[in-house]
Amino acid sequence: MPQRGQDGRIHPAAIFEALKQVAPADYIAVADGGDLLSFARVGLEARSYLDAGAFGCLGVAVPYANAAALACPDRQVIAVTGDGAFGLNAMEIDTALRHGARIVVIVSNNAAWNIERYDQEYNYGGRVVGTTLRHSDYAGMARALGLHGERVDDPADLVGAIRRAIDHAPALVDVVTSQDAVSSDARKGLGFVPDYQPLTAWDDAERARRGL
Ligand SMILES: Cc1ncc(C[n+]2csc(CCOP(=O)(O)OP(=O)(O)O)c2C)c(N)n1
Ligand SMILES: [Mg+2]
Repeated sequence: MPQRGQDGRIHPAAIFEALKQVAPADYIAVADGGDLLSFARVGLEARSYLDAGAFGCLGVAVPYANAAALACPDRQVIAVTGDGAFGLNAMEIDTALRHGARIVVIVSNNAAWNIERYDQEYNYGGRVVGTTLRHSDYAGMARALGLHGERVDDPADLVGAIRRAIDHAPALVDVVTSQDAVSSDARKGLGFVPDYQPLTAWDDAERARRGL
């Protein structure tokens, strides 16, 4: 398994390799994001797992993790999320602290809505619009809200940082990841969405109803 992308930053797959070493056997995993979710499909090992399901609605990582932690207080919940997806409901880490949900959130911080950025690079002539972010300091954000927060930019530090996060949960590990790590879904680009309804079967029914 690669530890780094070509740019020298941490390969997202290294997060899941580290989790195999430190996550308790009965932990509850949550995954959210674009490329990050593709890497999770390949590398994440967990007996209990939550994600956004068929509609792929980003932003579920922290709220799902909070709910799982409150429903199952004896089990460790670890959410792994893209930075874009995290941003949608990031403030819910404050909810975790206030309600005693001892979650660990791991952010794959590649400064991009990367599966879309990649789509624009490859399928739209490199015209990248609105899909880049900053390597924002999410660990600092977590600390400002009273959680334990650590930033990791060396793959060798991943295991230790996740272990400390579990010990001090609720906690956030901000992993600076590579933009050039190519996921198995990268070349698929944006999911196809039909004209009238979000799923093809529903769209067919809608067309029939409209007599189209
Ligand atoms: C609510 C919502 N908005 C937009 C999308 C479309 N979308 C799917 S993946 C993705 C990029 C996610 O970026 P990030 O969470 O940073 O993961 P990365 O691809 O960088 O690993 C977007 C915008 C979606 N699935 N859900
Ligand atoms: Mg991202």
